[in-house]
Amino acid sequence: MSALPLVAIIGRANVGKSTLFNRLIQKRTAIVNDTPGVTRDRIYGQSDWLGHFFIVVDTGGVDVDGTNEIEHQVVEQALLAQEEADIVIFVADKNVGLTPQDREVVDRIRKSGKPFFFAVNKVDHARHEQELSDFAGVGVDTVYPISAEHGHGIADMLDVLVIALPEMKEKPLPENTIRVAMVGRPNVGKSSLINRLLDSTRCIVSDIPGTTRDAVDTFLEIDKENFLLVDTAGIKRKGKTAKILDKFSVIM
Ligand SMILES: Nc1nc2c(ncn2[C@@H]2O[C@H](COP(=O)(O)OP(=O)(O)OP(=O)(O)O)[C@@H](O)[C@H]2O)c(=O)[nH]1
Ligand SMILES: [Mg+2]
Repeated sequence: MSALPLVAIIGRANVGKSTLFNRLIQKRTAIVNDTPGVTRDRIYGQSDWLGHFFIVVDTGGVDVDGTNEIEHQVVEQALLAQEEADIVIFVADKNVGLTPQDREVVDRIRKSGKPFFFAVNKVDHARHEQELSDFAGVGVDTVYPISAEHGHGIADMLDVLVIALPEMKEKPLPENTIRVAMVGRPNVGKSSLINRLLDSTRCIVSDIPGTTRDAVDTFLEIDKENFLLVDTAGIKRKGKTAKILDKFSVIM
């Protein structure tokens, strides 16, 4: 899954980063609260828009006062997220307006050369879009007015964002896929067991291009449960076992 492009949400505290994150991943994973400095760590989730898959990372406020170690870490984590990201969504707050810190962070992102999207959040109604002239001063071509809470403007921004995503190296597995490895000495019947599984009428077998590292992983859907038979032939190869053992979560 690590092959998916990474989109980092960066901005000052309380601008609505976690609200945007939750909207993008369509879950309420990140805590949203009207207190600045709620998010402290990096939080990851998977999102897709029109079949384009990407990982989103929520971060803490880049303006959190770094007077103690934890606050220092919040800013540090946000910086790391920015560095590892392929694309950055910088979020400002319409109700606060453009701040010197916004400008500072945008300059830093611009210097990184990464594609970035300048979103102004809390634009809950189309009529609020007129209040955005303040943000023209940041010098970006496009300001994306959004409402992370109500959804306004999100689709327009994502339509452009997915075009900027780097080419995906692997197609993601469905969520909750269980990786299963057949482990055992040669000739004990691993292949027969696999074939029996594949032949069973309740089992839908499909090729997922790219999920197959060594051309021997097999994706199965059995009664709506997803399984990946990991590296089943590779097991027989000498010296590969240790590497293979890293790859599965369930051992049969
Ligand atoms: N009106 C309005 N309020 C919003 C919107 N998005 C977020 N909020 C509110 O803004 C406050 C902060 O939201 P969060 O998502 O926690 O902000 P954050 O940027 O993650 O904050 P930190 O984690 O503290 O940096 C909450 O009270 C949200 O309900 C929006 O689109 N419109
Ligand atoms: Mg947050």
